[in-house]
Amino acid sequence: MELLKELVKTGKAKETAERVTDLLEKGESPEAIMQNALIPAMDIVGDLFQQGEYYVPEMLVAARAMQHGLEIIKPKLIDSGIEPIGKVVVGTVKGDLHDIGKNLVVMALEGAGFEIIDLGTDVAPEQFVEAIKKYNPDVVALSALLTTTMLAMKDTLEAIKEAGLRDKVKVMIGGAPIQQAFADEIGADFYGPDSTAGRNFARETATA
Ligand code: B12
Repeated sequence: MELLKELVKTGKAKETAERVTDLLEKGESPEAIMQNALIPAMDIVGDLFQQGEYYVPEMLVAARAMQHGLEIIKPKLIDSGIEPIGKVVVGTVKGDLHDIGKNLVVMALEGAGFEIIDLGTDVAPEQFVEAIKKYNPDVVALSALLTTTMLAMKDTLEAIKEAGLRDKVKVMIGGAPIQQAFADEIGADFYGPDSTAGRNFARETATA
């Protein structure tokens, strides 16, 4: 696990994928690989960035390495062949390009049998509104990683309300800077600290 952390931290994409394959073959679980290596590696990268030791390019190559690792894990997390149990529209809010956390939420939801409409990153409030009209999802999941873009979550909730759709859909939010108090303040239905919490909320909503 330590080696894998180091490989992600230093942005070695190919070696990261190989190491993940190795660990899986040795019997490590996908969850353990994520929780004990991939996610902590990104925390270290964030700290190095904050300390001025890493710049954006280093963050980018580390993120790329992490994504290569996730590609290997993904098929193990997703149980194919189950009937969709509900629909979720997912996106990172306007102005925000971070998508690793969002992608983990997508994987967890896919693994639980949800049909996902992934709007990607930098998604404007109007795009969320259009997607709700078009796909009629059970849940909308918003992700934000910047203290500045958190505010776009508020705008998105307001746009959903203005479009008269607030009663039709549950809204869950998450991302490193988000806390329960913020979710309460903007009137989101749920705040999830991680993808598992998000999956559980979506499951409860769809099966309620
Ligand atoms: C990788 C990274 C990048 C990459 C992103 C690549 C990509 N494809 O995502 C790049 C290089 C593009 C980037 C750019 C920037 N970044 Co950046 N980045 C990071 C870093 C190192 C890791 C983020 C990450 O992927 N974490 C791993 C994932 C798994 O965690 P997560 O996203 O939090 O998701 C988990 C939970 O939060 C939750 N979750 C997430 N979303 C949701 C949604 C729902 C509904 C639910 C239920 C749960 C949930 O589930 C996940 C786990 O299960 C963080 C540091 C950090 N520790 O977060 C900084 C960080 C987020 N970045 C930061 C900054 C400042 C920037 C830039 C402004 C830098 C610059 N000067 O240009 C730009 C902004 C670009 C933009 N407009 O978005 C700061 C933010 C500071 C702040 N408080 O606002 C951080 C915290 C670094 C730091 N310590 O200073 N960054």
